Amino acid sequence: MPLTVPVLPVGIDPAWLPPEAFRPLGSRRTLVQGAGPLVDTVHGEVAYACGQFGGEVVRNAADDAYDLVLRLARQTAADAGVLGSIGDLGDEGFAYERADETATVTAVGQRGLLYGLFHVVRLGEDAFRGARAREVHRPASALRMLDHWDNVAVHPVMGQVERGYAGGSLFWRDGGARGEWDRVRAYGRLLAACGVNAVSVNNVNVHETEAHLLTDRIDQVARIAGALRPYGIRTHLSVTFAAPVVLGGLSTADPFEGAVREWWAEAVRGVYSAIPDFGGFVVKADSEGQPGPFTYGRSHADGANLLAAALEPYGGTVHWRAFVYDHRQDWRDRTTDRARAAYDHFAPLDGEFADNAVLQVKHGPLDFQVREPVSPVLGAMPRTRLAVELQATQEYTGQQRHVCWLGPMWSEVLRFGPHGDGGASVGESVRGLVAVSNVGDDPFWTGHPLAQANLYTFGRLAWQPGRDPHGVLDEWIGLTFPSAPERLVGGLHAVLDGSWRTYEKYTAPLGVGFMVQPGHHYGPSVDGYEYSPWGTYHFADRDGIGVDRSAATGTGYAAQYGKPWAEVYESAATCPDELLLFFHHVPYGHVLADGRTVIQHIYDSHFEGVEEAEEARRVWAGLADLVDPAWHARVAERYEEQVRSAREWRDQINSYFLRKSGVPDARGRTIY
Ligand code: GCV
Repeated sequence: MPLTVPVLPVGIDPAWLPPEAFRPLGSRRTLVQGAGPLVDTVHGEVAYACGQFGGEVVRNAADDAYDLVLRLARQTAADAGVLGSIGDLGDEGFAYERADETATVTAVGQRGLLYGLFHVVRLGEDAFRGARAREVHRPASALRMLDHWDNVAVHPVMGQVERGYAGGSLFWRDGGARGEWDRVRAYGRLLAACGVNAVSVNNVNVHETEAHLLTDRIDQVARIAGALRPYGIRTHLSVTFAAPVVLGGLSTADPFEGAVREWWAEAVRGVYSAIPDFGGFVVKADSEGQPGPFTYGRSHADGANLLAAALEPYGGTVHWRAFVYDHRQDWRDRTTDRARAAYDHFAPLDGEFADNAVLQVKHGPLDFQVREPVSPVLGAMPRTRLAVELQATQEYTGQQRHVCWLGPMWSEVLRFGPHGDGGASVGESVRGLVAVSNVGDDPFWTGHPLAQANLYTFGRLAWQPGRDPHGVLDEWIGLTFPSAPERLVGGLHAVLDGSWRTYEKYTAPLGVGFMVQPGHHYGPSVDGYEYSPWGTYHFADRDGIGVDRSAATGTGYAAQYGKPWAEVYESAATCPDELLLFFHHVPYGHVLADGRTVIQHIYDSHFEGVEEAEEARRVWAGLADLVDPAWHARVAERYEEQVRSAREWRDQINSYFLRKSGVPDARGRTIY
């Protein structure tokens, strides 16, 4: 079955043919100049494309005429002049221009050359047409990472991949490394084509088998790192904070104990002797049962700095997650608000984290709901290296059975200005982007073929957070369906562009969130979490709905924002309607900006959402003649489930609120 991804794995499985996207490159005369392993990768890519389409690639020759030159600038006098006029490219930037019938990519670092190659692929025939003034491309940040929540051993509840909807793990199977190195390499290629440069290979919930990856199983991680390295991907590992106890036999993991520091230093030495370019650790501590520094009365900065110190001599980084909250709450206690937790724990620690510690913050205060405000932590720690964590795997957004292109949601987060319009946006102020991966061993990589668009969009927004996501979607469509006629391009936009809002409409309204089935988180259950220890989310009664998070009368969460947001969110009169129920408990008759009441909005949006899902299914059916049959069938089959599930959401939510409120639908539609 063909794996239709932006730029395909090459030379591995004859069934994984290169897409037409490579034709413009493969049918030309190309010169590759420079030395090093990633330059070899670039050369290999072009050679393979030429093998398919009849072009020619020359390595390190001089003169002669070429259609394309991919060159690593050397420190010669001639290059100094060129580079001086280009400016600082860093390790990952590149310049592209076309003059005298030759397109030229210039880079200083090998990764830059690789990204320049994929830029040419994206441009397609345009890369070889007319003159093009020099463009300089550099990533906004060096941290563009995917975290895999993959278990080595199948977990009895979570399976091989926690929250994975694309089959098994690419890296692990049945308790050990899966050993399909070509496929791992192909994955590295796919990620490089999207702009991603780092991967964490195991679940942040580190169970017993996985703990050993740090020490006696590091050779398996080294093999993965070896397969990803040719595409410029650095490998990271999730580790347990209790490793000195669990693996080292110490009686404590207290960061202030000398023996603990020595244990980590020794463990890290072992890691770097196996993987010299190892990226670092990812740590989930004091969260959902994972051990952490609170056990020893230490702060999270103390905990993070312990690991940072061990990694520092080797240039490694610790990614410390801010997802820390009490998951053993009493629903009767209305003072505890899970949304407050990350800020309460971390904002007071601003400035205390080591330089090689990155605080990885989920984009919203709860947990990747379809609509949440931007986490206040992202505007509250100017002296800390922050990374924003997104979730490409669609845990709460349809689990890759529903089409839900997350580009617009992510873009809203990245463009949000924590300090108002005048200040820096989240995308401008964070030091990197991380996403939980949506990829597994599924033949389409992402389970739902259209979920590939999320992977690609993440990588491109990580490269340039301010980009219009719809432009990124255009790129993905162009690469995935290189010779798509207008009808297909239009159809893909029709089913993807508004899919996030459609999903929001038929699920949880107005920012309320979490009305999912507990545990697996698929499908509706209005009260699923309402009386559970994990937090309480809607407080619906006969009169109204929503959580009062105001400072005046509620949990005080709204006051965690700076101006102007603390004031905007404080009052139901100024709070944006899409977040109304996140911040306020209002009567069902509360009137929204469009003149409708909250209860009528609930009814209307659920009917509309289902109609939109049905319409998308219809549009997709009409594209059957333009899409590979296997691709088309997989999406069509998923649309059946999406429409079924959307109707279930509509009927459960509408019936629940009709029964609760007693307010009939103004349009008299069927509610049960
Ligand atoms: C890996 C949510 C998910 C968990 C996940 C956790 C996290 O709670 O449901 O599966 O655990 O987030 O981000 O650590």
